[in-house]
Amino acid sequence: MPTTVFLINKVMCPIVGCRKVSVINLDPANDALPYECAINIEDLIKLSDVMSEHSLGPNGGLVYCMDYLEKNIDWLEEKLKPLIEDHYLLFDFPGQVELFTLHTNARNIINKLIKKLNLRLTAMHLVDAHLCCDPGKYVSALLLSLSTMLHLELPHINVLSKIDLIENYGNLAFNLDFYTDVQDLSYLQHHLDQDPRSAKYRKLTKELCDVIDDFGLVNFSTLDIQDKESVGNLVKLIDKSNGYIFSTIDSSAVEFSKIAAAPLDWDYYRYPLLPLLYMAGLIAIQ
Ligand SMILES: Nc1nc2c(ncn2[C@@H]2O[C@H](COP(=O)(O)OP(=O)(O)OP(=O)(O)O)[C@@H](O)[C@H]2O)c(=O)[nH]1
Ligand SMILES: [Mg+2]
Repeated sequence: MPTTVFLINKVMCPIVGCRKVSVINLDPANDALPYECAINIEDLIKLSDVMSEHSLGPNGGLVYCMDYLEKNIDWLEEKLKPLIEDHYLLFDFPGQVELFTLHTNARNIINKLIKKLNLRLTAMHLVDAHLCCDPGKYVSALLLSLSTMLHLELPHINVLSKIDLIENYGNLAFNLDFYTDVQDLSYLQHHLDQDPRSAKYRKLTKELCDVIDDFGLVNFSTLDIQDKESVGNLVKLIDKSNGYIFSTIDSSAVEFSKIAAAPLDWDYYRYPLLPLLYMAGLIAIQ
């Protein structure tokens, strides 16, 4: 089955105007690639080789590969140079959480590319929607999303993916809006307190929820990869966050900010064939 990254690429063109898209696989664990990629980290380093040569498990192997890529960033830059003139870049990163919360290698790779190639990137953090069905897991997903946002310091979109499957995991305690908008976590704390297994963590849960509330940064979009409207809405949001939508607009700063504050659909189709006046792209973390 194809991955989310592949499918986003496939449906992007008919929905939101044709653009040349190049997918760059930077996930060394993507052994059987279900999409065509312009650049593949496997041509630089193979996870299986790293694991056997250095007696590492899959997690340690992935960290090693990312460190190696950081040290050999010139390799990636050279491969990207022919694409950056007129391609929208879609980077597929591994979903291993410590790469985006603890280690600096992925962040350094991204920052070097941004600086050297003048890229404008948005991070798309994909979280499986079924985590909403368990309040404890949902709090973990909120914390992970917040840590990743603070760690990467990029325009950032958190996404509840596979939203079409959410009902298969049981009833949600609250409406979906509650989980996407992250409005009042005291309801969630109250709900968790009803469970005797989590009652003893009441104070911890409250403190963690307070951290999320205090930052006020996390919310979620949703994605059903088989629903074109759902994919289209997400692509529009990404286009706005990395500046792609603004690339042909020649206006005053006031007009520009009006557009920025306007609903997503604002005049989107006035510019169906946006040239890439500057490079934009997407980093998918999953
Ligand atoms: N029903 C449904 N399936 C999806 C959706 N998005 C992805 N999938 C499927 O879920 C499976 C896993 O895909 P991803 O979640 O993209 O994960 P991955 O990139 O393959 O795996 P990792 O990078 O190792 O996390 C694939 O079979 C996809 O086709 C969705 O919105 N709905
Ligand atoms: Mg993946």
